[in-house]
Amino acid sequence: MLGIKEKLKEKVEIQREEVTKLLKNYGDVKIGDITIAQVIGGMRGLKVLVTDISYLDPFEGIRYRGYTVDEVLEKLPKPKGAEMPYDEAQFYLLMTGDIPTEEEVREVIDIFKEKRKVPNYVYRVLDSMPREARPDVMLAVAVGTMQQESVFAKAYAENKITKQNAWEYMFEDVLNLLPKIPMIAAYIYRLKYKNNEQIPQNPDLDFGGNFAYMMGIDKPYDDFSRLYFILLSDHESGNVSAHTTHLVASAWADAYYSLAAGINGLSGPLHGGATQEALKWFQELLKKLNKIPTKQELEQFCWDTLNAGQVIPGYGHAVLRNKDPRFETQLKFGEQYLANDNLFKLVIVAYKIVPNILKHYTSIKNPWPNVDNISGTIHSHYGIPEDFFSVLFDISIAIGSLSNILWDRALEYPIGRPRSVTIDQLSKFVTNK
Ligand code: AMX
Repeated sequence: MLGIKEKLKEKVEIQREEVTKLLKNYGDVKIGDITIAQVIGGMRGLKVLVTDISYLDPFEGIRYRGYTVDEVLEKLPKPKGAEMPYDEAQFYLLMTGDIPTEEEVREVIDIFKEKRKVPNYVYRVLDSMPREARPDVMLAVAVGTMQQESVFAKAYAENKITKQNAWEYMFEDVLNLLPKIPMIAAYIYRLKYKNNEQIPQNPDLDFGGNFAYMMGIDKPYDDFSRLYFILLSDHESGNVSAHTTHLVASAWADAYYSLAAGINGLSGPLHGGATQEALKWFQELLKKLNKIPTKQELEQFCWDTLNAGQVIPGYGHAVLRNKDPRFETQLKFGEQYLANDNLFKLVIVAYKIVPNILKHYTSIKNPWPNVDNISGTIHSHYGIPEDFFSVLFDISIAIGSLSNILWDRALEYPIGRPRSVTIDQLSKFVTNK
């Protein structure tokens, strides 16, 4: 068996040749045009980034290294007795493009276990932060604090880095950093919400299983953790957090700086915060009626939201034009384990009614529930407070973002530096037409 590093070495060589060929022979081939609406509109729809880690098909949904959500859940190896695959296996898939064998995933599990011990100074920093600090701020601080561990930064300072070998140092940083993220996240959870009564790690458990254990939440939360971290691990590289991580890394910042930036990038209510908004909307509805609403009552609540000039949170998508398989998969989990939860019942009722209203009375392009529609309901079922949701999302994006920046470095992608125009210049484009 080739170890993950040797396998990557082989793949990096092949992909480097491909990129060199494309640049040398076809560098001036046009793949699109830019409109004023796109320049002003957050570059929406512009294909200006390259990544092989995942691709968001507008109709099929996300594909991780070419595999659909269902294929990933079916093909990746699982811990004994578990229903969901190892997150370590998803990491292997995103990194190498291959579904790992049991033996291959075992290597990653062993490496992660060996490297997950968090330096004591990180706990001291977290302990000294105000208890009011948001948990995702604490996570970003913890990751930034560990930057001094960066093998890449040290090698750079010692002039050991070349364009050819840079990715190998990045790889070491990724392997050192990723397994620590769920450990730190669980520590922050217990520190903030459980009176700092910490639960030591369980050396027998995997990435997701150990996270659930350290959070102190019983089965099947271990399987939900594994599932959630896989589903949210990557969604192309254009979303704010993935894009931020990539951009910061493009200036040859190490994995610690880059991921800390990505965690900050996830914090906004329009991105990582949407899960909270969707949960709040369902909670308000339930509080108002104190029961599962009838069709008419739910329709009225939708109208109240729309007439107040607000969007209905948890519906719609900027790219996807069909049902989100990440919603559907969590729905199946909920049907199995949350059937008696009133909020979950509400998610199901709303699924049958809200898309019809949005389709007929708004200009929404995709009326179906998105991934954030349901995640918050499941998190809250397991007692997790709303302001911790973004930390759960952060653990997931660490898997995809770190895989992305490893490949950015391996394929020697240059520093990101798009140009800007002024409004005046845009106006002149129009008058010159
Ligand atoms: N409720 C009501 N109206 C909605 C709507 C919703 N959930 N989603 C879109 N619309 C409206 C838009 O406001 C827009 O109206 P306008 O033409 O009057 O300006 C129109 O439908 C067309 O919008 P769109 O092209 O379909 O969506 P978009 O690309 O502009 O925005 C998104 C996408 C997700 C921001 C939007 O659907 C939305 O605000 N949804 C609710 C918030 C949410 O669930 N966010 C999480 C998204 C998932 C994620 O990325 N994490």
